[in-house]
Amino acid sequence: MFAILKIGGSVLCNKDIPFSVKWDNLERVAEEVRRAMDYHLERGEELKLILIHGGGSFGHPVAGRYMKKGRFENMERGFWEIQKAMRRFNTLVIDTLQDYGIPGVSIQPSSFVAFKGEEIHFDTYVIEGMLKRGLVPVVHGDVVISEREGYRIFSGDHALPYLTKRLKPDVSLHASDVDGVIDGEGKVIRSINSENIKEVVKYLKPSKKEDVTGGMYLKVMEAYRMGVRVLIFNGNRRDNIYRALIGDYSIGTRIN
Ligand code: IP8
Repeated sequence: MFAILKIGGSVLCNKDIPFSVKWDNLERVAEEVRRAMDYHLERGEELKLILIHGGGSFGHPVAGRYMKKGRFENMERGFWEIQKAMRRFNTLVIDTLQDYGIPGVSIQPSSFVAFKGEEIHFDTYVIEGMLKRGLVPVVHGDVVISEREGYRIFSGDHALPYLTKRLKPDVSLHASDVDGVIDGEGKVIRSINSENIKEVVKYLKPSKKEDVTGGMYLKVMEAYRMGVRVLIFNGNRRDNIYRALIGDYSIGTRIN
């Protein structure tokens, strides 16, 4: 099985306190990934895995210090400071994975990813070679250079669809802090497919007033159009990451 798993910042960090890690959750994520790898190994299979994490309480507060009126300033220092904050966070994540025997290796986008207009320049040759060798690339949100703006944030929400479209995993997993895509009555929609997409889009379409729902709308539309199986689920609930990685897609919203 080949999976790409994005772990939301709120699963791994306390967003209100800069540089704070939710250690219990980080350890639990590592333990669940290890258990899923063992599950596949016991069946003579392999779990090929790319992990993605966002900025959490590391990248965001530091990036905020260099952002003035929607533009980055003083980036001769800022680029390094944001890169350093993300490297610290990524090191903590990978150290924990390594403690559980998961061969995590760092992929630092600021060193080789760029925006060319809206297009993402991201060479995946090395990541593909790492996967073939049984390594687990751990990609993180970062600051990157941009042709148009000078600098831009490259988010985990850029990395997940980009790598999914490019590498076509069996499943693309979003472990967030919500139970899935919620319908008009507050219930989790179990499956989104060609039969109900039009109806689902009705609840999610952001009205002009409330653009807060735009996030989920865009995520669902993008996932649906990719044509790859996507699962949106709550990574704060024990065993959900393990279950998703062994192919139990009943825990959240399955798209396609
Ligand atoms: O939390 C942001 O990544 P995200 C990365 O996935 C930085 O949006 C540097 C703030």
